[in-house]
Amino acid sequence: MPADARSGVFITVEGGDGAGKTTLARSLTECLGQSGHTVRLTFEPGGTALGTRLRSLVLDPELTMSDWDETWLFLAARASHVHEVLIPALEAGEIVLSDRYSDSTLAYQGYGRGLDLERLSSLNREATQGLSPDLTLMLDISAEEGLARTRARSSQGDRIGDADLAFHERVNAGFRRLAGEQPGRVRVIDARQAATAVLTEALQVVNKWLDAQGSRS
Ligand code: T5A
Repeated sequence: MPADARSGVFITVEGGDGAGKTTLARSLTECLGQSGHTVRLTFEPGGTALGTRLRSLVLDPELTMSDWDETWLFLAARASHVHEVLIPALEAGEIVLSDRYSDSTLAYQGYGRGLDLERLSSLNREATQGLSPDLTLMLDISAEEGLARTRARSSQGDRIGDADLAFHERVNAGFRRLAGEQPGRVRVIDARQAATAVLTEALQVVNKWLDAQGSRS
């Protein structure tokens, strides 16, 4: 679905574990809604009935699976998310805000697990029917600080969050690399700031971007 074939706007929020994506996505949705936009907040893995089931499998700390098995589960969740939620909302002209999307697969399964990036990009294109974000807010934080936040919130881990620090460092370095490769789409925000400062910066980026597009939503 090329950008000019849809009337809505597709924004993703990406970053390592505990970067503050969910906190930002929720407050951004509220602020944009208050400014009169119709905003659909969604997330991966999840966002559909199938995605929710797949999420509980892929994150289950009691299950073992190969890196490719893990990848197929994320891709299957994404495929259902795209055709059940994202495309209809974009066709309806909404601003769609997704807490994680295809960059997460490149960062976690590609840079983190070491799977082939070109193959992952090609599988991402298939799973998404070519739907790529118009704008991505990438929250940048060290793996150590991000994990400290998630562990302070809950002692209950998950299969990916519990991976070792070196894995999360590769993931976060991967996100930085992806941002460097696509500076037009991906805007990096310092996630070590207070949540209010992160929101202010994100709002500036989004509003400027919407103004430049003549606000499609
Ligand atoms: N995954 C996902 C893949 O491996 N491949 C894929 O393709 C996809 C889609 C689940 C896991 O799946 C992996 C990545 C993940 O490991 P998830 O549910 O999005 O994905 O997992 P997390 O990133 O771990 O989600 P979290 O909810 O734990 O982290 P968030 O959303 O980044 O952080 P948030 O907002 O929940 O905040 C965490 C804590 O920090 C506080 C919050 O209050 C909360 O307690 N906080 C701040 N504290 C200080 N300053 C700030 N600016 C703060 N912002 C939030």
